[in-house]
This record gives sequence, C-alpha cells and structure tokens, in this order.
Amino acid sequence: MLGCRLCGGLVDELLDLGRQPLANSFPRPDQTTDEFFYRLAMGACRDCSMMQLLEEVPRDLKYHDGYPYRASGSATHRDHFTSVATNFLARELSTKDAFVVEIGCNDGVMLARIAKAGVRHLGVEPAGGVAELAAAKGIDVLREFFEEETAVRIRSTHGPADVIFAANTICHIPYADSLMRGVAALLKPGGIFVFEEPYLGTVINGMAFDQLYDEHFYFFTVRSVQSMARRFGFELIDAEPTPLHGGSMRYTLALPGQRARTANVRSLLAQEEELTKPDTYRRFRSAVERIRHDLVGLLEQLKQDGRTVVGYGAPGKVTTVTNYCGIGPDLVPYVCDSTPSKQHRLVPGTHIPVRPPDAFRDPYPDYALLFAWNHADEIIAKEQAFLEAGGSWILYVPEVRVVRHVPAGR
Ligand code: DWN
Ligand code: SAH
Ligand code: ZN
Repeated sequence: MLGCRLCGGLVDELLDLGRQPLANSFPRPDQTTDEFFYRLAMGACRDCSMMQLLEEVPRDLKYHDGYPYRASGSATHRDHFTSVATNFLARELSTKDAFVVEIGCNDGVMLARIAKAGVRHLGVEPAGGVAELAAAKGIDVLREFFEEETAVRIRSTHGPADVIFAANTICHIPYADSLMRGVAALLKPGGIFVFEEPYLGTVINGMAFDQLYDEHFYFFTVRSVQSMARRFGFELIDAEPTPLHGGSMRYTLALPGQRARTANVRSLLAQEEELTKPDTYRRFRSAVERIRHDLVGLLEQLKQDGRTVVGYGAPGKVTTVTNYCGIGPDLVPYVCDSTPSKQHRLVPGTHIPVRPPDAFRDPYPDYALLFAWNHADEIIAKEQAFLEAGGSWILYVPEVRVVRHVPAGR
C-alpha cells in the first residue's frame, strides 16, 4: 500500500486502467518507438480522503513547449472563462490597482478579458507553446511552473494578489505543499484563491473513467479540498458546481476569519457521503468494465457489418479510453480534431491518426465516436448536417449508446 501524496496516510487502490502512455503526448508517425508508459491507477486516502493517482509522472514530461491543449478551442470554454473574468472584474478586481494571478493560464482564455480591461494580472504557464499564444493576446505571462519559490518572487516584484485563480490546473499539481505555501505567500490577507476542477462525483456517477490520465493527479471532493485547505492554514468558504468537463466544482479558499462561509459547503458535504462508500466504487469499477465490453463489441459489430466509424475529438480522454479498451486504427481508422498541434500526429499508445475536421465531411462516416463527449452539445449542433445525412453518434459515458436524431430542444 502506498502513502498519500498529501498527508502520508494509507491509500486504498480503487481502479486500475493498466499501462498507459502520456495522454497529451501525440507522437508523429516516426516517433512511435519511444513512448513513455506508466501504470494508471487511482486510490483514496484513508485519512484525508483525497483521491489520487498511484504513480506520478515527472512534470517536465507533460508540460513543455509542445503541450498541445488549447483552452480556447471551444466556444463553450471561451464563453465560460469570459464570464469568470467578467465576474472577477465586477467584484474582487473592481478596486484600484487590483492584481490577479492565474496558475495554468494556458492560451489566455480567461486572462484575455482581464488584460483587455487594463487590470493588473500575471499568468503562470510552463508550456511555452500555449504561453506564447497568451502573450500574443497582450497577456503578461511567466513561463514557469507555479510553486512556492515562484510565488515568493511574484509577490516581491508585483505585490500581493487580490485573486489567485486556476482552472483544471490545481488537480494537475501533485506537490500541493509547495503550491499551497506559494498561495499563502502571494495572496493578500483578504484575498481569495479560486479554482475549478473536475469533480470526483461527476467521474464516479457519470462513469467518466477517461478523465483519469497522467495530468489529473488528484480528483477533488468538497471534503478532500476542505481537508487540504485546513492542512495549509486556509478555510474552504465556498464550493459551487460549474458546467465544464461534464460537471466540475469551483472552490473558494480564504484565510480563516476573513470571509463568511456559504451554506453550499455543508450541503455538498452531506451529498458526498454516498460517493465514497465501497459499494459506490464497486459499481463504478463494474460499469467501467461494462463500457469496455459494450464499446468494443459495438465497434467490432459495425466493422463486420461494413459500416464506417470515425472518432470525433482527440482530447486527453481519447488516450485513456482507446488504450484501456484496446481500440486501434483497425476499429477506428482516424479521429478528427480542430487542434493544429494534434493534427497529423497519432493518438498516444494506440496510434490512431489525428486528422483535421475537414476529413470528417469527406465523406461523412456512418458512425462518429464522440471522444470529446463533454462538448457534445456544441459539436452535435455544429455538425447537424452529419445527422441529417443519416449519420449516428456513438457516446460511451455513462454508458454506450447510439444517437441518431437531433436531441429535443435544439
Ligand atoms: O484538464 C485539462 C483540460 C482543461 O483540458 C487538461 N488536462 C487537458 C485538457 O483535457 P481534454 O483534452 O480532455 O479537453 P477537452 O476540452 O475535452 O478537449 C476537447 C478536444 O476536442 C480538443 O482537442 C479540441 C477538440 N474539439 C474539436 O475537435 N472540435 C473540440 C470542439 C468543441 C470541436 O468542435
Ligand atoms: N486553465 C485552462 C488550461 C488547463 S490545462 C483551462 O481550464 O482550460 C492545464 C494547464 O496547467 C496546462 O496549460 C499546463 O501547462 C499548466 N500547468 C501544469 N502544471 C502547472 C504548474 N505547476 N504551474 C502552472 N501551470 C501548470
Ligand atoms: Zn491523505
């Protein structure tokens, strides 16, 4: 049994998805022989309840100049982060000379609005390619990993921050001690640390097992974040469900006594009791095995019947699901994705070619397997002509199903 990365407590293994390559390390066709593999398994700490991966991949292998994910790649995400920024501008950042730091700003999807408003800001982003895209939008970016030393330096050059914000990044940082000491060093006494991250409840109840990969080191719950906050001298003052990635949670931390705690925290804590029961994990494990069985069965049947299938979207999730299920180009000959830095490369491990979106229409396949299922509304609406041409979508969470018509209400 392993020790918890946060508190050293005993961690019980709950799910093992086998040996996996790095989710966002899309190799070129000539680079397939030296992929990095690790064991993708997760477990929960008996003491602090934090769900975490059992093996940690060194950060430089993941977040480097070639890191391909672009946060501005979907209209839904652009709208969401613009409204996050607008809300900060109306409240915490409305004071004179206010200062906001974003950890993991990626291509600047959130800070673009802040920079446009002329408010003092700094994005901290180690992945050079996306950091450059942010800088090109007029955003101030520090191309580094956020950790205690970085935070101390930012404070001495820029002064303390009114808001420290992160989205889908805090769960990527195994070294929570350095991170949280850094936040403590950088935040104004009355400031807030806000982060929104994938929610363990969504993963477990929505069978979203493909959210597990090397980058998502922690899967937070309100309970585990509260425990983490206290450990580092903070208080969890609010938790609020947010819609991205199938259902995330936004946590707000402050120094004790600085801000009133909302009623949300208590009610969400009560709702979480079911979530961490052994029976819940057992059901999750068998549902994941069922998805593998049904998805591979469906793809094999379609192949036998001479139907064409193409993958839609190459998110990090495509790596987990195709490697866990053993789905290669024999079952899904290619996937289409709008991200230039993924195109003409291969899905890690299973080596399914990634092509630009044009390849989807030329000609339409009979079936499209939607790997970017969290963008289903945006994508199905955008590709309405595919359904009208007689095409069908295959979704695989929370269970394998085929969608043949435009869902009602659209
Ligand atoms: O936490 C993380 C989140 C923020 O982003 C990172 N660890 C990595 C990444 O996760 P992901 O790769 O699962 O993110 P998405 O947003 O589910 O990726 C969607 C993919 O689908 C992108 O590669 C873009 C693509 N896409 C497309 O081809 N056409 C997306 C849309 C909306 C489209 O119309
Ligand atoms: N905030 C964006 C991007 C999330 S992807 C969104 O919500 O869509 C995670 C980002 O965190 C990547 O761009 C990665 O390079 C960055 N990252 C990973 N570790 C980090 C660290 N220690 N400090 C700052 N950024 C980090
Ligand atoms: Zn622990």
